Amino acid sequence: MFKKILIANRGEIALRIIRTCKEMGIKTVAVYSTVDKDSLHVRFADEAVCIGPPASSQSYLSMHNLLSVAEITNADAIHPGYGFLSENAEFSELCRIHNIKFIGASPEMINAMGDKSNAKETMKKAGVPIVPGSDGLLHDIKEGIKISKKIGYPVILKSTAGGGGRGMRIVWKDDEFEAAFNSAQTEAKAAFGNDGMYLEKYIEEPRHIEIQIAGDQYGKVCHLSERDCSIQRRHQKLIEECPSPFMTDELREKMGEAAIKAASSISYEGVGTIEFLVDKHRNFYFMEMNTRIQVEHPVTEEVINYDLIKEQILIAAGVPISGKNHYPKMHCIECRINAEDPYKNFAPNPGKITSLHIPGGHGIRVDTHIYAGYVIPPNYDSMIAKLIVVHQTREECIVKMKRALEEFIIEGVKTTIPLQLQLMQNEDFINGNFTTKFMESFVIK
Ligand code: MV4
Repeated sequence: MFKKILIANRGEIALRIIRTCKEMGIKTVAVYSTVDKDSLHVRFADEAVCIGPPASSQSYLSMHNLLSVAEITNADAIHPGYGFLSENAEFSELCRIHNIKFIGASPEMINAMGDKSNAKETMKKAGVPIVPGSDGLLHDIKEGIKISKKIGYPVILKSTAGGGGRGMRIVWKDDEFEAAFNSAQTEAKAAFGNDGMYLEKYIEEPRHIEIQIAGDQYGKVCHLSERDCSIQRRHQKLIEECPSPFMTDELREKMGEAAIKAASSISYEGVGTIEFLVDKHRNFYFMEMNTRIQVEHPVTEEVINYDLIKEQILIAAGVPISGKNHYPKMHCIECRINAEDPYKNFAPNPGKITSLHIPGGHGIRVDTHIYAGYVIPPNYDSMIAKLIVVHQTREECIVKMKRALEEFIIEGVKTTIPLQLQLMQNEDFINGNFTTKFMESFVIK
């Protein structure tokens, strides 16, 4: 087993990883930028080393600085958390070269899934359902129009390097195609330095349902059920839950098997997520694979009663997985609390938390790095807490979430709490009647 793990991240996920390391008897090294010197991950780790100025590019993304710290402190593994270098093939490879275990995907696995068009082809060969569309990348506009005519409008143009909706355009008819293609490609080229585009049938009003999987180096892959992440705004998730209100036992079985096929086809090791679009007829299609631990992993931890960070560390150390699929025994809902003003178009609202009360009681879990007096720096993601509630039924979870949101007092900065409180009282949300389009028509009171 590892003796010492360097955590190449900050905020709640750095704390989350430190907690599991402590329980496993593994020493921890925190790294921090100058603006994070008073952070809890620095206080709770066994050692902490400053790695640079606030800009991520010079601190949490500095591969050289991170590897130097790992070397100096004698860490035998690096946990990248989510974001930052968690899906960076070059960093994963550098760790391998320097004989430091990267607790995440191999460069090969990251590269196989990082190119979306390539990932889709791999899934097609593996027998995982995909949305009909172009075979690989589009060569020109003429070809795109020809395919669109064949599969029928609407279609969606996607950047192969994409993610987060950038370089994506919906096209409704032939004469819109050229302009949409050019603007999507220009956007993709600027954002990712890659202008490869592919096309597929546009699924209207889908649900975003993802399957958590775990695989080991002995070729065993199992699924750990789903998370419904349909409540998003501009590709930022606001609420995640399990079971999905749209799920059936039969659909879970089918999507679980497809996710296992997907991960097995690239001999996946570690924990990962297969994202699917699910249409109103419960047809499901592979969208992307995430080769990292995700923000919403606690939802799965709570419903199957299973520490996913511990599982990642065990898999990285070569311990075989149990090999059984896991099914929800409870219901869980997570709200991502962001320091943003929902009444001002979700503008980031960093600054000092002047007073704080964190909710508690039965079935409440709060994963956060904030404390009274903490100053949220403007340099990073605006998520400041995850409020997670667990109970037997969805109805009880919604009651509990409303109570916990009302009890959550954060003064000094604006947060998304009022929006989430309103969602807990929304008839369509309560009835499980929502798709990825839900937030587009939601009016904040
Ligand atoms: C789609 C789609 C409809 N049809 N693909 C958005 C981000 C990127 N990962 C894929 N996305 C979508 N792909 C087809 N063929 C709709 C979306 C989409 C979406 C997906 C999941 C969650 C929220 C979304 C919001 C807008 C669009």
